[in-house]
Amino acid sequence: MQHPEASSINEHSLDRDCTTLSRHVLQQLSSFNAEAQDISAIMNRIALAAKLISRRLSKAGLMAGALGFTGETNVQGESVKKMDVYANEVFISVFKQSGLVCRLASEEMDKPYYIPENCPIGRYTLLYDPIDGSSNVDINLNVGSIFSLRQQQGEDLEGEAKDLLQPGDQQIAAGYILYGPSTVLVYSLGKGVHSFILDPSLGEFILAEENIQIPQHGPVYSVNEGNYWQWDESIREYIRYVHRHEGYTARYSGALVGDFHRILLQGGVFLYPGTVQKPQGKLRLIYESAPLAFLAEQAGGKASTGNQRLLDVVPDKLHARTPLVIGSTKDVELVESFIQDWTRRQLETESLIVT
Ligand code: P6P
Repeated sequence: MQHPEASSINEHSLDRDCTTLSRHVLQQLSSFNAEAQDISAIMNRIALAAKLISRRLSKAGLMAGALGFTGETNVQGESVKKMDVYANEVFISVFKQSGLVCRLASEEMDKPYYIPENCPIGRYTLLYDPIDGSSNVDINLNVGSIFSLRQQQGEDLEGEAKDLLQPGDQQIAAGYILYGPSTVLVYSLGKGVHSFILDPSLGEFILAEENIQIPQHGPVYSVNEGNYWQWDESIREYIRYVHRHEGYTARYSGALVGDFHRILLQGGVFLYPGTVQKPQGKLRLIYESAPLAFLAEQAGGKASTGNQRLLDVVPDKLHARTPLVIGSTKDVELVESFIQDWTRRQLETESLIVT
């Protein structure tokens, strides 16, 4: 006869092993209706894409033609990695025969990819960065995929997907996959932030943590200080502040997903401000910053451009960029305070000059 305590532990671990992503989505939506089933199926497809990409990344170094550059330049003006192309194709393939997603908008594609047979009005659009941080791919450091789910609003006659030019609050779901020592999927449907770890022996993403909360403050500041010479004085003042005060530590991996994941779990702030070369910043709004901002707010954190709530920003084009300050509420607000103080001083100086 097994000890009751032991059986409850086994029961718990069995139940946990059965809390797959698709089951969790249905629990989150507390419904088995058609819409809930669709979203569960979409998340399952994203998980399939993640498994295919994770598998490729884990052995890319042994595969001819898997690493390195294609020689092409994408719509962002960036050199394209072979893994960028592969991952982009994976997302297209897993959704082609799904009957679920009508359009795919990707960092790697100038225009959205349409799947006409899935396109009655009110169907879903997946926006994604197939490989975020691809400069890390060839050196076996962490990379990620970022995704955002929106519902098509009205007609899209010109095939320009102009209905996607809406603030991030319109997102139905958002998340990312972090390809690290383990493959972690983090997502939210607007009911908290939850993480899953891929168990390769099961081929399933298994629930790891529910309702993740970003600490209100953390020690990490994550920024590319090589851009110091290109920043506004307000950002330089913030950096000088953290250099002079105990309790801060710099962490920057070159991949937004990994840097954000650390902050999600340990607290702190990630920032990619505007620069001389890129006044609007480098990060893209609707498939990089907005999904992470959705997660940050769901986890009790904050995300802004430095001046405006990130989820309020309305993109003017599909590949719009935005400055990003994201993470623990107190740390984001500290960065914002340096920007506000500097702006106020600028206005005061200008008013003195005018009078
Ligand atoms: P930099 C990767 O290219 C990326 O889009 C983000 O993942 C990352 O945070 C950022 O750019 C790194 O940019 O200019 O610091 O190399």
